[in-house]
Amino acid sequence: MSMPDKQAPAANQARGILFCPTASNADLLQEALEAARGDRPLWIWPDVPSPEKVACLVAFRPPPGVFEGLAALRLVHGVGAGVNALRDAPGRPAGVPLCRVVAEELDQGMAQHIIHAILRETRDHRLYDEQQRARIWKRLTQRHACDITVGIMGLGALGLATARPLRQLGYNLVGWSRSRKSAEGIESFAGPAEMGTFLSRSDFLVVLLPITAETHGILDATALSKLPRGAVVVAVGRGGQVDEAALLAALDSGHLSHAHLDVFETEPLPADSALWAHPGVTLTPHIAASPHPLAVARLVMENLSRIERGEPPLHAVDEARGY
Ligand code: NDP
Ligand code: OXD
Repeated sequence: MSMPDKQAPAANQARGILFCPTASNADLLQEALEAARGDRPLWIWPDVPSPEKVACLVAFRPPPGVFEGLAALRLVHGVGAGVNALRDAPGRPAGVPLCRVVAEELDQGMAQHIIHAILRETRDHRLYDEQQRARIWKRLTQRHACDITVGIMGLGALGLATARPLRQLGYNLVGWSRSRKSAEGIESFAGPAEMGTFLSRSDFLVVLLPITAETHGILDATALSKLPRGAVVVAVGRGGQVDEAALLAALDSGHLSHAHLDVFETEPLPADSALWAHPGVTLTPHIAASPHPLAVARLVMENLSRIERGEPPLHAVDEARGY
């Protein structure tokens, strides 16, 4: 005999998904969740008629108070690779897994963004743009990839995915992470003791770390001073990792030749920030990479099903490490 609904435990009744449409591609994500949800209810914040039936919360930046009343929550799911806003959200219930997105299109987008920045500098296209505007025909000496070392700070899913095509383009690669890696063609440095050597080797420094207590402010004036003179910084992890004042000072002194910045301590970047107009800065509004909405929706459904089957979800954040 089947158990009447009203006697079933709350966690078994709760199958709904609550989506907070705060990401810039919220419409597409909502459409993708709608297409993938099957017979699960999908509610869009702030319209939550039955909070006790929400099994999964999907968000990038969760609105204040969103966890209130979600008594049967079994999964908190991000819509991107970095879930620091969810991780740090007040009221997030302990013991409920927090998952992030790892996806092919995200890897591809990040590799494209970083390689575009590196090629723009190494193949002098920023200078050729200026020459075109001034009607100057002047051939600059080509710099060869085999003479340039790219340092990737954060050799996780995205760092490794970016390293592969960079290697094919001929760049020398060094990487830095918490644990040592054995990826082909990348010299791996690990932990605080090896950070200085890693930095001293990086003509291009790609910052692709998650933001945690340990990585906040990690690229301060001392760390930046360890980069070779003329180095270029490509910052795509999170704002707050590169000290913006120290970066500007290093650009002004000529220690750094350029910075490509996609992430900032305060976003949107305040109109009075000196970064906007600095000739040594190329900036983009946090667009380096986002996963395909259908991949996000499929992963959310897969993880919810896994949890309901008693299996561990994919790409769960390690709460002790914070990423
Ligand atoms: P992963 O978790 O797969 O990788 C993180 C890497 O950082 C790992 O190699 C890890 O080391 C290393 N790391 C973390 N903390 C430390 C530390 N204290 N010291 C040394 N190494 C450390 O993340 P992803 O590659 O998927 O994403 C990285 C970040 O990129 C995201 O957290 C997000 O902030 C950012 N991002 C930005 C986007 C944008 O549009 N600008 C888009 C997508 C992501 P180990 O391998 O040893 O654990
Ligand atoms: C992400 C981002 O972390 O978009 O995925 O920044």
